[in-house]
Amino acid sequence: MPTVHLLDYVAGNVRSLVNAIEKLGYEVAWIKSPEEIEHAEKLILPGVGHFGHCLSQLSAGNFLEPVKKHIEAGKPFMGICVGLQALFQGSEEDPNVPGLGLIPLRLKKFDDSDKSVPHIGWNSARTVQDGKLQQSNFYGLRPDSKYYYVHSYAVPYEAGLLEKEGWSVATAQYGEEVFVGALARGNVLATQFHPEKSGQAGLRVIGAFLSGQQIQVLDISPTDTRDGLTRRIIACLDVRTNDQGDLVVTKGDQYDVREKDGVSAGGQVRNLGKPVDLAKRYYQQGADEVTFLNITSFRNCPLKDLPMLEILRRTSRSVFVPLTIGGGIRDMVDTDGTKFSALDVATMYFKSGADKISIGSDAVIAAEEYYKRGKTLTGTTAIEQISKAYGKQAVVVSVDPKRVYVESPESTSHHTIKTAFSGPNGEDTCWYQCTIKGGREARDLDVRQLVQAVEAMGAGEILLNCIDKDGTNSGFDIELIRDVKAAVKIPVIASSGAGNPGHFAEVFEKTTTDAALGAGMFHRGEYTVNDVKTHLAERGFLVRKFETD
Ligand code: 1PR
Repeated sequence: MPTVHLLDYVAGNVRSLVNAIEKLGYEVAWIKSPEEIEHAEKLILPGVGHFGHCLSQLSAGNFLEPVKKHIEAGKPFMGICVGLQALFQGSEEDPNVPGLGLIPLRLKKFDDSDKSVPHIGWNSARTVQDGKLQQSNFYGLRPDSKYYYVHSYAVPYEAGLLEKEGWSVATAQYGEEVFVGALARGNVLATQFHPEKSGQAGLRVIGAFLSGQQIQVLDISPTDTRDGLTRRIIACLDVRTNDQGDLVVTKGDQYDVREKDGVSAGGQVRNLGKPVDLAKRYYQQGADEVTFLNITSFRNCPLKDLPMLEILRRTSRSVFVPLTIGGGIRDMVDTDGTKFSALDVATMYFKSGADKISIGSDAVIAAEEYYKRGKTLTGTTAIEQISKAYGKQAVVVSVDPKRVYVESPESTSHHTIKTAFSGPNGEDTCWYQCTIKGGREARDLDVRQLVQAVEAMGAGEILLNCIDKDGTNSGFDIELIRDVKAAVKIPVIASSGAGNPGHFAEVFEKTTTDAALGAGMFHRGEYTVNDVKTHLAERGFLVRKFETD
């Protein structure tokens, strides 16, 4: 097998990249010392997390000069995400840390006054010349394909500037901002997006780099010429061990996952399929992300045997979209008494193929502490530590709220909303109470308090469930989603209640949610992810289509 070298210098999920490269028939060799770069032919610099952290690590390991020499020698080089950013002079993210300086420009943060930041999701990488969309592109990029981006800083695009220096540039647009999505010159290719997480479209780019196909003239006219972020559809798998000890995908009604036997609740755990098989099925149906929630995470088991690790390893070999894992991300004591921090647990998941981890119960406890301390950060919470090590985009907070009806806003100290759905005694006011342990325990904290606290701690995204809506097939809780969107800048994923494709259209029409998630309707086979996307496209929304070749 031909070999490709990857720089091993920084924490992060490089497992997906390795999986993608191996799928394309290449072998990965790790560069562990600067001297080894000299012997590399094709070199890839994967990058995650902070610009400063990444560049400082490279500098401390004495990798910068050998990387520059590799590029100057004309040998194939590919930078991914922060690996693209490293080619530039510097970034607003860490102004005192220099980049490689190959390109004398700096990265800027996206403006968050009109949109969520980080920019997370599927967007284009298109070449435009003299205001005209080009049909051909470099390294297998296609004008009608979408690629997975996750970043807060980008290179603002100025027409002609990079091209004057011989670069081919593909751009994407987020809100009003046009930025560099990918660029190439001679032996160098760099992508702001993650090709290893961009399905078939991304594999094509890595494949073109590995086989040295710099320019391909394609006869493709995009059917949809609109630029911008697509509507992100996520399939969620709640996983637990059933009474026979098998790991199954299950799904509750308002978090109760046991079959109703017709007489009383409390039957067998619902078994809707095998986690890896379902994840593959949803990937092939066009899911933009797959989320696994280990919903019996509060049970103790030896850490190395965490059942979700194997599920991630197997899934990430064939599912090339972002994978999130939640449940049990907290400080743990192993069965032999060894202590592990939440960061250690998260690291095991990232190494097994997760791109993001999702924290539920522990986030609520951390938020309570945050308010007790008068809103001060300690740097010691799981959110802060994982976000610092892996970047905020890797940290999702999963929220499990319940509605609490009150007579008037004055009858509670919590943030209330006026609701169109009155309570049992005709109340038109309610607040959303946070719960932990999968809804088993309610806490004295409202959702607004929680999301603002975790945003301050460095969470990158909110997965917003709603216990009242979960499994009801009655549509998303629009009031809750609007309220949370108004409270934070980070992206919000609407979850709970989806029963048909129309509910997805409704949530995108009536709220500014960044993504929407479904579970039961997909597991029961009532609709496919593709049904949802087809419906959204008919309603005029931009969606990513699943590519097969
Ligand atoms: O607290 O950090 O260990 O994380 C536990 C995680 O497990 C949390 O993210 C919590 O939401 C989840 N969880 C715990 N118990 C349950 C349960 O159902 N008994 N599932 C549970 C939460 C909710 C959604 C569901 C949507 C969409 N599942 O993820 O997928 O509501 O469903 P629908 O489209 O069928 O309505 P920690």
